[in-house]
Parts: sequence; structure tokens; C-alpha cells
Amino acid sequence: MKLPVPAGFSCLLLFVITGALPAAEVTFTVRDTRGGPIADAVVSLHPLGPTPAPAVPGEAVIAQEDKEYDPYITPVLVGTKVRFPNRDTIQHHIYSLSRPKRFEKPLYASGAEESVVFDQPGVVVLGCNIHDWMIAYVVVLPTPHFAKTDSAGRAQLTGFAPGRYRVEIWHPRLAKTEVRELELTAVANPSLAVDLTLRPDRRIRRAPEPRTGGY
Ligand SMILES: [Cu+2]
Repeated sequence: MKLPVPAGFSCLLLFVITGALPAAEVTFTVRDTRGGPIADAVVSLHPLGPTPAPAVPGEAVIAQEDKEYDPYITPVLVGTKVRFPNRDTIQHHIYSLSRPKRFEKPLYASGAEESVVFDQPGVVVLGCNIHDWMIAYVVVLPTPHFAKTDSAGRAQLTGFAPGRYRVEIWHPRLAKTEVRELELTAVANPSLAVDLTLRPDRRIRRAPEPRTGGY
């Protein structure tokens, strides 16, 4: 004999099952055409299904240390405030001419800290007016689901709902953002490899340190 199912029961059951589902997880390995790892690639997932509740942006830090930006690549969610502490004993002069965020922080001293809120998606290139070789990228994303590849070319994305996503892979030496599609179920935990062709590294070489002992 079947018991009558009270109205609303199946909805409740569905809710319980959904709540118990683990979040999806996926590991990307980004490689060059010879199979070598590509570090500093930004992998992001953009939902193709229902729009999830907006995530709350946090803060990030890009330091100036030893006359370099650290880190070189910083992916952030739109609306993130990035702090720029100057940890050198000299002044820096950071600027961006990139459309998603143009700004300039003229000469500011050792120990000082500036901050900028990145409120538009896109890639922002940071330079320094004093040190031509200083360069950093802020990759401003409309999704909280992103990761940067490590020295082994690996980026692990966790904590997102199962479903269909557009995968974007960005790297400063790619001619354009690589786009793939991904459909993940709750039980999937796949490892995916992506092979990319990089352009030559055209970064400006760092100026030699001044000699201290004369000739
Ligand atoms: Cu500088």
C-alpha cells in the first residue's frame, strides 16, 4: 500500500537532497604546446545556467617589493579593493591606462599604502613611472569562481554549484582569452588538461643595479 504524499513533501525532499549535494570541484592543468606547465594562467567559471546569488568581494594585496610587483598576476571578483603597500625604501608611482580602471598613484613613499576598487570586469595592466620593468595584471572577473595556475600549471576550482559553465583561461602571453565549455554533475571531480600556444615573453628587462664600488 502506498502512503499518500502530503502536498509540499516532494519540494521539501528536493531541498534536502540539493542541500546535501557536495559542491563541484575540478582541476585544470594548463600546458604549452610542448607539454610544459603554464604558470600564472587565470581559469574562471561563468555560469550558463541560472544566475547564482552575487558573491561579496573581499580584498587583495599587490605589494611593491624589491622594485617588483608581487604578485605578478592577481585575479579578483568585480568590486574587490586592492591594496598596494610600498614595502621598498624608495618611492613608486603606479598607474593604469587600462579601460576597466584608469588611475594613477603618484610618487608615494616607503611604508605608504594606496588602494583601488576594481569595479569593472576586464584586464588592468599596472605599470610604474619610475621602474619601467615593473608590471602586474589585475584580472577583474564577474564570477567568484577562479584560480591561478601554480608552477605545475595546475588550478583547482572548488565550492561552486554543479551545472554548465563557460570556462575562460587568460594569460598575458595569450593572443586572446581561451574559451571552453564545461558541464559538471555533483559527483564529478574531473581533471582537465588545456594546451595553449603562448606568444613570446616581451617583458622589459630589469635595469641593472647601480654599482657600489665604482669601476
Ligand atoms: Cu616603481
